[in-house]
Amino acid sequence: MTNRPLVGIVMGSDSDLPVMKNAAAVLDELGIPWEIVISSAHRAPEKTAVYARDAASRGLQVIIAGAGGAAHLAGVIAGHAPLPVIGVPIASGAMQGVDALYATVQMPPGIPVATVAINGARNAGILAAQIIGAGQPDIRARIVSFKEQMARQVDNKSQKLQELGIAGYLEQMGGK
Ligand code: RP5
Repeated sequence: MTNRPLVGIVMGSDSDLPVMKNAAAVLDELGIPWEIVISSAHRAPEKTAVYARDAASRGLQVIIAGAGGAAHLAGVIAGHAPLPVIGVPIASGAMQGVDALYATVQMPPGIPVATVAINGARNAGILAAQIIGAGQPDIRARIVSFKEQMARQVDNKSQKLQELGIAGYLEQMGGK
C-alpha cells in the first residue's frame, strides 16, 4: 500500500482538532493514509481554494472538511475540487453546531457535500474509507471486517446482558 495520503482532512481552526482527530484515528484503524491541515474559507480563502484545486493531482481521493459556526469550508472546497467532500459540522459557540450543520448540509444543486452528524468526524472517516473502498477490494475487505467486529461487539454486549441482568449490567456500566 502506498503511504501517499488518500484522504485530506481539513479544518477551519485548531479548535476543531479535538473532534477532527477522530477522522484520522478511524482511517488509521482502516489502514488508509491521510493528511491533516488547518485552512479557513473565511480567514484563508486563497489557501483553501488552492488546496481544493490541487488535491486530486496530489493523489487525494476524498476530502473531509470540518468547521463550526458559519461553516462554509466544506462547501467552498466542494466548489473547487472534483472530489467527494464530506462535511463535519463542529459544535461551537452559542448554537453548538446547529448553525454549522445547516451551513454544511444546505448546498445548492450541483455542488454536493456529504454531511455527517454534528461532531461526526469518526463517521466521516469511515465514509471516506467506504468511498475509496468501492473501487479497491483490499480496502473494501477491511470495511467488511470492521463491520463484523462491530456486530460481534453487539453480540457480546447482549450476551453479557443475559448473564448479568439489567441491574448487574448497569452496575458494571458505572451505576447508570
Ligand atoms: C470556524 O470557527 C472554525 O472551524 C471553528 O470551528 C470556529 C471557531 O474558530 P476559532 O475562533 O476557535 O479559531 O471557522
